[in-house]
Amino acid sequence: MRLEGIELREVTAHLKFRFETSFGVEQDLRKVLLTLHTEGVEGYGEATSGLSPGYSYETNETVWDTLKHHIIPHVLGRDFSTPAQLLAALSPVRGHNMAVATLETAFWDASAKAAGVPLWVLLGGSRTEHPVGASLGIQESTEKTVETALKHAEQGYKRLKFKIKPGWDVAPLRAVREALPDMPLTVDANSAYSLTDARVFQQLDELGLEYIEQPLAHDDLIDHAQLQRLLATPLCLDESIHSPEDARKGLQLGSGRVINIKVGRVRGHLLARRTHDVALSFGAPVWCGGMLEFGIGRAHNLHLSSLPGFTLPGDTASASRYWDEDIVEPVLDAVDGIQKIPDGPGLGVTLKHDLIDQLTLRHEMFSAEASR
Ligand code: OSB
Ligand code: MG
Repeated sequence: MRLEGIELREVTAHLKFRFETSFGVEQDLRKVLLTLHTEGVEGYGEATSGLSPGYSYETNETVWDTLKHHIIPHVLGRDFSTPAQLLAALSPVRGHNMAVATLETAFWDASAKAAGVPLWVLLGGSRTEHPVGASLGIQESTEKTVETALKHAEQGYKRLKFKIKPGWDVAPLRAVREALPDMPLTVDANSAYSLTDARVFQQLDELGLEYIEQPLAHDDLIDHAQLQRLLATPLCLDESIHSPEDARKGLQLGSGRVINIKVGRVRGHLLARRTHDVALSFGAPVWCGGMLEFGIGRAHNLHLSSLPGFTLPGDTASASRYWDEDIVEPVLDAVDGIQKIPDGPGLGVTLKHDLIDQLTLRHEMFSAEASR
């Protein structure tokens, strides 16, 4: 497939709720979207970066800049037959996985469309629907936390995840556990603690959580292994995993027993699939993490979740939970906590071009002809 043109766009996005985590508050977001033009078909990608480097060093600015100056010049006008070939051409780009993934995922979408199959088929998946959970931000009070939990449990979500930070952990979770004795519950600290906080996790250990997500430093595997030895609850690694090799090391060291796979964090679908394969070989379950995606990113997440190791509910909740109006059709909403993986070629969604135009803040087109 020859990469004839690559279009970048930054769009505004207003979340329906205030989303507070240990690293900040998000509500007015921006997203970078990519359209890949090849012979006859278009592929779509959505960057998982945000406005500030709170979760990862990558931001919308670095994603745009890296795509424009260090990724697009390597690939524009060239022919690639597989995602592996495309990734090989991008080996001079160290890190910047979210930037690479924005193009890589668009390439998968275009490849699946060219083959006339849904993306999940090309990825080697097998399941056509997927159970999902909801990730709930830090609330202003324990009462509000319980109220939010009950609301989402009622909507059918299969697992509820609560953001925690030092000073906001054991008490609200105890209250939720009392209100929902049988509900699968998890917490996500987004790297806000250190080993000296082990006592907090020993208290959380008594609440029967499914797992505790990324309690310690974003670049750590060693301390996580030490903490895991003190707990019955599995630890789940998110920020620490950037590659299949990271997953191998983490599982070998015992830094955790569950892996959250985010397509952007691991450089795209090919390496997401390999990360999944590594986890499977250790008998570790995986699930697909979310980054408050629009419809393109949400659809990519759902297709990836078709792989057999994604046995735990993903963060790929209903689009209408996040947005008044999403940028794709059909609306990717769960029914009773189950998302159907779109069928139809590629991502199986179409773009609402008028809406996207209205939301666009900047737009740049790179074409093979012009760059010759
Ligand atoms: O750690 O999983 C995370 C959102 C932004 C950055 C990091 C994370 C999250 C979420 C939201 O938890 C998941 C979602 O609903 O998309
Ligand atoms: Mg997380």
